[in-house]
Amino acid sequence: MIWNQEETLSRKDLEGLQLKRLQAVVNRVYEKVPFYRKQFDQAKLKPSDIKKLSDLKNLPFTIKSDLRDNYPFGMFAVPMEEVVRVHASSGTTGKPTVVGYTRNDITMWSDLMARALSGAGVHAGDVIHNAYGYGLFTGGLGFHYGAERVGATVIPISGGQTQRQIMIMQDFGSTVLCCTPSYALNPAESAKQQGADIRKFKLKVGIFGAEPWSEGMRTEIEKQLNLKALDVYGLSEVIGPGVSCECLEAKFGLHINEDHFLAEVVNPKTLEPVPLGEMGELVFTSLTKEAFPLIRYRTRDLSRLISEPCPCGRTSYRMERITGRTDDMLIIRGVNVFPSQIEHVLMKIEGLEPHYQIIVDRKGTMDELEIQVEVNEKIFSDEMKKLDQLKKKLEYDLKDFLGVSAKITLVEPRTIQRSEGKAKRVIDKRKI
Ligand code: DLL
Repeated sequence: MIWNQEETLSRKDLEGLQLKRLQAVVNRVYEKVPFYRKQFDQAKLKPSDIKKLSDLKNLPFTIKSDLRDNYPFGMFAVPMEEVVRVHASSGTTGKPTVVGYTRNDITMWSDLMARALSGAGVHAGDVIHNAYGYGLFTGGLGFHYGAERVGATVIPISGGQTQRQIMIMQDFGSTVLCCTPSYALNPAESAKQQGADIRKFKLKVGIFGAEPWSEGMRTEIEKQLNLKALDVYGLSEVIGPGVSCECLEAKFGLHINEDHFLAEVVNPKTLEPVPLGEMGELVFTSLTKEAFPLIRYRTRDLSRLISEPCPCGRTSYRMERITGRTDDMLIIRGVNVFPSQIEHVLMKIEGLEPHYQIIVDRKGTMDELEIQVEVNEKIFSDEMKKLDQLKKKLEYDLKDFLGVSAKITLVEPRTIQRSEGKAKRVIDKRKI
């Protein structure tokens, strides 16, 4: 179901709205945030230079380190008395990135999450099992407020304690599962061990995001949990979950909430906008946020925009599922490899479980790529010859697809560590 009429605006009306909002936000950050005033002054730009949407490309980019340099609240555009919530994303190095919300920001965000849920067929009467982490991470509370906004019953279960999750899911009759795609497989696996069949539970749809996942993983999750799996994308800096989400009708491409976030795709090397539909790095400008407006934020996430109309009736551009991050890309003996490409190959092979780990190391001057992947019980108890054949096939397919050879280690079922939130798929010992 379509939640707001803004979801079906004509392109012309949408762009009119975007321009008005862009001019307002540019004015506001220039007045209120010293960081932006400095950036604009250095670029010799005044807010009044934004006369049309394409003038956006003249504005300077914002990057993650700008947020860290202004830690914790230096980029806020309102006094702290107006900030009713903060979230933060844990960086791998040092201080987290802190973001803030006014009361209006929270209302807007809840509304966008309601769009996402509604687009997934969720309504009052549904029981939402929210296993995204609650806390500084935006996943838990983002979904929570959206769930209440649509009037569904929300179970704020958060992550972990999988056995208990299964009991609650079954007893409370959860119809919607919200969690990371890597976590989604845990209840399925644990239920099986307890002798329960999760496929017979009431789950009908799952809204999964916060980490990259492949089409193959979608098929696997849908099979194991007997639900429709949809992709949701977002990042704390921009708002949290709810920047874009797939609709149940098309299950292809994530509708971007373009009335609130202006999306660009740029070439990550030249930083020039790419032609519409081409792959590149996503850049977002927030159009309506009050506490923490962002101008041309480089996400490092790679995707492309889809401008073809969607059968669901929403008129926004969609983004293709994220293929990887510019900083996720592994360079193995000079060949660019994305973890998602590895997952794509693994998911196609019969006999493997959807649990794997990628290990990169360097022996002398040579990079070594190892993939540890679980095999299913049946294969595991089969004769050595079959395991050997499987390993050879995998080596061949990976080399064929990636253009680089990898060492394959087939491991026993349930030996690779399960994630409770975002999975850590890659261990790059070269950086340790
Ligand atoms: O992960 C927000 C979120 C919560 C999104 C729950 C969806 C569901 P951060 O912790 O700031 O925010 O991490 C943001 O996660 O730049 C992407 O690299 C990655 N990411 C988020 N959603 C997806 C997705 C939340 N659907 C970073 N596919 C982003 C691939 C995703 N990567």
